[in-house]
Amino acid sequence: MTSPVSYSLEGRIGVIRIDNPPVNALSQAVRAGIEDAIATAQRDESGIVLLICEGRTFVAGADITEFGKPPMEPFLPDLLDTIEQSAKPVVAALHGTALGGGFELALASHYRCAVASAKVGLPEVKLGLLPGAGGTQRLPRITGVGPAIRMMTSGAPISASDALAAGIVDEIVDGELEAGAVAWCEELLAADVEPRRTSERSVDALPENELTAIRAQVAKRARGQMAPMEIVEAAAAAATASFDEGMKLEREAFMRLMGGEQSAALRHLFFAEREAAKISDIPRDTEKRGIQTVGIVGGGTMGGGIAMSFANAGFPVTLIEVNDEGLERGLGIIDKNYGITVSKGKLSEEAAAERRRRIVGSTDFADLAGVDLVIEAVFENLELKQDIFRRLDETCKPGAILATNTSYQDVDAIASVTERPADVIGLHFFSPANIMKLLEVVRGDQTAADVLATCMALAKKIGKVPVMSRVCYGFIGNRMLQYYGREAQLCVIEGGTPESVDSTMEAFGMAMGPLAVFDLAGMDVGYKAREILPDDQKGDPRAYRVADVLVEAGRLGQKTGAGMYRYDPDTRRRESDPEVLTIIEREAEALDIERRTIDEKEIRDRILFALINEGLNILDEGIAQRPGDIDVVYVYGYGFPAHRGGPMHYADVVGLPVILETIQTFKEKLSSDNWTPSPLLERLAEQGISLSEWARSR
Ligand code: 3H9
Repeated sequence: MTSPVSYSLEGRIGVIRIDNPPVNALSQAVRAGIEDAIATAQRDESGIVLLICEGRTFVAGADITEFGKPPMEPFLPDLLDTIEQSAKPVVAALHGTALGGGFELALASHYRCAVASAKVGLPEVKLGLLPGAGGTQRLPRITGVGPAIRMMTSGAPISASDALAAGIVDEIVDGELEAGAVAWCEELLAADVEPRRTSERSVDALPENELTAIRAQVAKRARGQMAPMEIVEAAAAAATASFDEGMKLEREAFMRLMGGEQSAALRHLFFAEREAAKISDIPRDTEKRGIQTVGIVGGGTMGGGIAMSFANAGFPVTLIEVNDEGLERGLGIIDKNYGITVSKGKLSEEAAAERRRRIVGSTDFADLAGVDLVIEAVFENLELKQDIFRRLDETCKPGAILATNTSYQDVDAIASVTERPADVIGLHFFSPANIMKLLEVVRGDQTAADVLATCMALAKKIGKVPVMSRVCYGFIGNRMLQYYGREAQLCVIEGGTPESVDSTMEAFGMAMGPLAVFDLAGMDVGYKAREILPDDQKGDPRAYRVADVLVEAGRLGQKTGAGMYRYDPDTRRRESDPEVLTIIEREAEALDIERRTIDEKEIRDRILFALINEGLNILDEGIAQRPGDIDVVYVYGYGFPAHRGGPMHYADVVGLPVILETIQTFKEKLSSDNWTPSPLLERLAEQGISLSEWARSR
């Protein structure tokens, strides 16, 4: 097998070229190839060594597919030590994204140049790790301990110009990378530079009070994650311990984290996210439809957010409203949102203005005649949506994709009113649509393969994480959420409080407890949704009794200053409200419920196992393609803690037999109607197969 690394002597420059698509990850073969090349360069006529990559990027990290398997020599930290000890200067030439072990490779090199578009970063924290090939020891020695901690705990990459300002990169190369890097190497040769070893540098320690403040800040943001705390300690040691001692500390922490549940969960998510973008029965190279222009019907909060998502990614958008007043209101909200982004310093005024100019409002449906994709985003009413699709069918050009942004409605029933159901699809954005990353792409019975493939690819272009769902009430996310919400509310009326339920789920890692989410979204949303359902589809009436009473008392949540909690009018901070407890107790009595103590374990198990059980039903019915897809939906759309890997990964951690047994106990003790184990759960528990094994076997 040919090596992914080649070496050639070009004049006095020894060029090490890495070619390991797609992202030049540091697999064993790459590590071995670099080791051989460095050894060759020590013996030949070269005066300087240049490390450069083929393809779209410099090395984007260690090969994550090797993690969790027996380690193979040469080990990356040893290889990087060999590079740093090279008797001849080593130059790394960066393009694309030099990340993780790739950036550490550059840090072990003696000099670094980059094209202006390059980015560098240490994203290991997103995999529940700390940089494990010297990053925690070399980066602080260049930037100082504080900036290094910020970079490593955020995991966010920085631009080449910021890297230059921080002393991380020495030279920005104009034009083509290789020509520029070679020219710079010639300059360095002419100047007779020596190897410059970062490990030999020292760095000032942070004052103790500053370090204490950083520890507190990082712990608060980490919300139970271990890696950020380990990063702080390892980086601090760069100032107080020798390089070798620091490396030992880094190694121990890396191995500890790598063997732990959090990193396993985050690595699972990394691959689940990429897997979710693939449709198992549609080839990846399916020809996509060209999408240059987008139309949105409905300028409310959702439509406006969707318009911003497309405009931010460079698409011209036509926003349709029924009348001038509605249009003015819709465009006004968009203006306001861009204004907020600018005032927070996240976008320049010019950039915001440029994006805003891409959105053009209209009250004339005929303006949609030429667009490539239309997304209907009016309120949740099937007849209204069908009416709009009839008009779209008459108006839009052949081949245009007609999408509905619905949370619950039947995409097939919407498609059926058109003459072109194959062009119809659901695109379920999450609010606020310009910010939330999840996009459920709903495949109707007749949706064409190329329409689906186009929408999956388009989602990535606008910075979303797409997951395909088949048609059912609520699709993947909201269908499961009903069960999660049901148990949260039942725990309250059976003996808990909004505080006890929310604090339990927040301690588990949820971004927000379920009842606080009701208040945020507006309690009236669920109320209205229930109103139009027949009684037998509303679910357990005990579950929504308190919510109904609160809505009827005008307590709609944050927007009215009170719901499950009371809200400070200035800060919007939530406070417990004794009035709510009185209502809960009164309604429990009216429903003949004898309130009892419900401990944290019961709260957590009921809420999470109800969610997981429905997830298994969704898999069994083929609504979701894989367990990992559901995990991606819950982490990106519902605030499920990433370091738990998503609900289905969590199910494997707990063990399916334990979940089945607990559900059977709930069925006996709580309510036989609410607790029917999913047939897939029963099958897998009986066979002793985990969900991930089941997914792999299909
Ligand atoms: C590390 O370095 C530890 C060290 O500190 C210490 C070690 C001792 N390995 O994302 P994409 C695959 S930890 C293996 O769709 P994009 C990916 O699965 C690592 N495979 O492309 C996908 O495969 P497929 C620190 C990898 O253009 C394909 O490449 N580094 C790796 O949207 C395309 O990926 C990171 O955490 C990898 N490291 O984004 C960086 N990376 O086509 C992780 C990607 O079969 N990577 N693949 O689905 C990224 O952030 C993005 O992939 C990147 C490109 C920004 C590079």
